Amino acid sequence: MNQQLAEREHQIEPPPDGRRATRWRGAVGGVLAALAGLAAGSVAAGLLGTSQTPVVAIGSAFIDRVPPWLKELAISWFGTNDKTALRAGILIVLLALAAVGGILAVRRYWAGALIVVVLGGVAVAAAMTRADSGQTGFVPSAVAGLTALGVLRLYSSRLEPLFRYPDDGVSRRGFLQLSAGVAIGSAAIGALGRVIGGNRAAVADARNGLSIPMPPSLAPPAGVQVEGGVPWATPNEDFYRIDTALAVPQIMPSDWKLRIHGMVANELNLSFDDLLKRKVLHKWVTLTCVSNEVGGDLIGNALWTGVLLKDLLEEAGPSKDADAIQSTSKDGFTAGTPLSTLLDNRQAMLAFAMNGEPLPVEHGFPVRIVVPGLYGYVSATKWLVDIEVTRFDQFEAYWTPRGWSELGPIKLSSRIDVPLGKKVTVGPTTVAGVAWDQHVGVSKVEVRVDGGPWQQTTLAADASIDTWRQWHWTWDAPRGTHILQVRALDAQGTPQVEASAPPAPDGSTGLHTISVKVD
Ligand SMILES: Nc1nc2c(c(=O)[nH]1)N[C@H]1C(S)=C(S)[C@@H](COP(=O)(O)O)O[C@H]1N2
Ligand SMILES: [Mo]
Repeated sequence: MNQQLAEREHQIEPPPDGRRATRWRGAVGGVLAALAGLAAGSVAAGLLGTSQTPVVAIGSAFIDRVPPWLKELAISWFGTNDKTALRAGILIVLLALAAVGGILAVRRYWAGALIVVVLGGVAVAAAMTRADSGQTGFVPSAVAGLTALGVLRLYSSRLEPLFRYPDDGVSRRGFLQLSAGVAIGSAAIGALGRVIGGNRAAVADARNGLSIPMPPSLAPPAGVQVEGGVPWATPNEDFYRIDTALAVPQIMPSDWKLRIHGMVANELNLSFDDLLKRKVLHKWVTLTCVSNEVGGDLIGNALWTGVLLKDLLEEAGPSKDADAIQSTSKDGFTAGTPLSTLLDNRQAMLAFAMNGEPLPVEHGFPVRIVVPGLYGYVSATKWLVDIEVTRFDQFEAYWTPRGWSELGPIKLSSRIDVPLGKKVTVGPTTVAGVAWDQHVGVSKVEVRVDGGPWQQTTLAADASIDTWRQWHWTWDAPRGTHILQVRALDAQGTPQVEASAPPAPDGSTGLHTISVKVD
């Protein structure tokens, strides 16, 4: 017995496969330490009522810093799933680095701990840069880091002897017991975090329970819909979503307050109930994202319900020198909008309902801005909490220093929706789509085949110049593969720009071009 022990003491370097097995265990320990940290972080976030879990904090700070081309790439790769992809990506990187930390910690705890401290530090720093994280937003990340450090310490002390004596059964069992304990504990704590972070559920309940003035009818105006075309009214669940919010802000209507201030004679402070007591309007408006590529689907048309911004601003009494508002959302996003577009007759509004139901949470619940004729990034602030009447030379809104134009009027554009992806046979074929030039209006849409002459299409009825307009054309399709192109002309008869331009800095141009195979 004694002799065996003495022999062991001499065995400084373990056999290679034993080392490998121990490293492997170290990696498992590192990953479990990180998961335990994330679970603890989610409980802390739930208790503090903040959305800033470590992954959300890192992701949000990342979104704030990505260059425009990467943002566009993410949207084109993942579409509306770009947020899920980002969360998954961050998680994978975190866990991979934690695994490395775990391997290092087997022999040198401090080396593994250093990795955890850096990861935790990055999350804490990220949370502190976020406008919506408040005083306590960094706490979940700090709790996560400290928890991970503690768990890593336990692993390090369990695995270190195994590294020396690979066949030490007691230490092996210890590793298994520790891992099972950490895994089960993390799962339980993570579940607890989800229960505590239930303001999501509370907001969903409040939204379901709201009674707000509703439009008399949800039916689209007569004649606007071309048969077989995309729905003229976009259902809420199909409406594109674009924003910088990795965790959707959760605002109880009872907590909502809007301050209208700055260069005004009378500062206004409104609660949600104050808003409901005002004169309400219902208006179809087509919203478009500046990131929409030619032929893209970052556009939707809805019946918005809300109050006129003009009325509120006039009540506040803007100074003659003011030329803009800076609107701010709960999560710190800002938009800069020309005051003139809010005071003219286009009926810019504070919207609280979309297609006859309270705004979906991801579309800005409880209140957002909708301005006909402007891209979303310069106008359509969701989760709105603040409006400052100001001057463009006094501020820069969120996207301006990130390479996007300060002003964002929507560009005249058109899209072919039919017969995209359908089987086409020789003979009469319906070609159809949409065209838009919000607050200017579309007067004509033309189509051409294989670069031939422009052909006049039939326009569907126009609801107003603030919505998209459907069109259709019957094509006597000959056999073979053909190129179809579309162009719209605005209310003055000016055709849309044919030269291709990317979305940045102020919206894409070019003709939507599709290839159709006719059998
Ligand atoms: N708070 C907030 N509001 C926002 C944004 C954002 O990132 N944060 N994005 C804007 C952009 S770029 C667009 S195109 C529209 C999209 O609105 P939707 O997601 O309801 O379609 O919201 C605008 N409002
Ligand atoms: Mo956008």
